[in-house]
Amino acid sequence: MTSDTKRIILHLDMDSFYASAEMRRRPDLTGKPVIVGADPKEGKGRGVVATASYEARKYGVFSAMPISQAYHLCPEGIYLPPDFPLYTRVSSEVMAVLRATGFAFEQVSIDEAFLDLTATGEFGEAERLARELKERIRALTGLSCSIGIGPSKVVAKIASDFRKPDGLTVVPDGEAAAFLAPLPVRKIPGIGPKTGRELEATGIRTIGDLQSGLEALLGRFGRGGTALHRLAYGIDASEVAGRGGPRSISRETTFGEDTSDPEALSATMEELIRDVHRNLKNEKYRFRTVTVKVRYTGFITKTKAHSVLHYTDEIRTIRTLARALLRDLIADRKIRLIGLRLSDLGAPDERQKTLGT
Ligand code: TTP
Ligand code: CA
Repeated sequence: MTSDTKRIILHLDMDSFYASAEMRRRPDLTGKPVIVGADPKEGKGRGVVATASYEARKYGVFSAMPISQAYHLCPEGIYLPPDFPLYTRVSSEVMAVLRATGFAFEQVSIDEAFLDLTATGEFGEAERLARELKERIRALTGLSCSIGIGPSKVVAKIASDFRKPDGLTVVPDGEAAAFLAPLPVRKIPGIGPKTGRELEATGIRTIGDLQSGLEALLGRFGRGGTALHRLAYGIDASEVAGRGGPRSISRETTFGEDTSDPEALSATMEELIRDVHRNLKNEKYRFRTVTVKVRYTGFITKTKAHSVLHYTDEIRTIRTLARALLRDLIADRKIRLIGLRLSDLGAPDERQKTLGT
């Protein structure tokens, strides 16, 4: 494919994924405010919300919000602990549907993936396929998803988020800049709250402001400003990678009370090690990088990572690295949360390549 080939990229994102998976298992929950995450303990719980059903979002409950705040906003909500094996199973079913199309496929998280539909030749044809995929996924899993189609990954991703839940948004080539212009800058993947605030300080609120504000961007972000300016027009040359599986496997635990007790830290880390290892084996993956995250009292968060030379799936390696990284992160402050992530994942055939066997 030459660089000026017009591309057609699809991005699919499941709607309120964990909550929808729970509602499929328990149809009596349909239409109710369902919140998946830490135990709210009648407002005294300490973890966070993983996700909320669309009914719960009407109360102002969102992902990553402290569960105590969610309880305050929605005491009548139905609070459920996460069931990761269930979500992994449903995710595999969805991804299998996408993979079976035969187009280049890239899974980006447990509930999101790209397909490169350039070979369908035109946006109308891609849209027809998208409708079919939505139906197939609903028939197989009972769940709804939202799909965006655009001339690049960034446009497809923003389009899938445009009309949710159960949306389908097609942004043909040539219409990307106009589609993006009225949207707030934080819709661009990678622009977090901090950059969003920095941009707002320079008077840039919408993606349209970004399109016309190259000079302000260069002043503020240097060369990164050019990349941002291109994204604002929907220009993003990155390819659908063709890798099959998730990019990382991670778990974290918030302690009931902030702690610096080495035994409590060690026991919790051992649970995380077993959990991510079980998941790795289920997915038949190997990893190269282990990352430990520690959130201290006061919400300051640090991470530390270590990579090994060859892909492995041994629990011993996870344990040795995770414990060493955790030791390095222990400071004289108490700890609120610890997390463990395996990344640089490879399927067995990638391991063979690395080992040269
Ligand atoms: P998202 O796709 O961000 O959210 P969602 O699928 O729940 O809702 P939407 O309809 O807006 O797409 O995340 C997918 C799943 O990942 C989500 O169901 C739960 C989990 N998750 C967390 O555990 N913590 C988080 O902070 C986020 C954002 C997601
Ligand atoms: Ca989602």
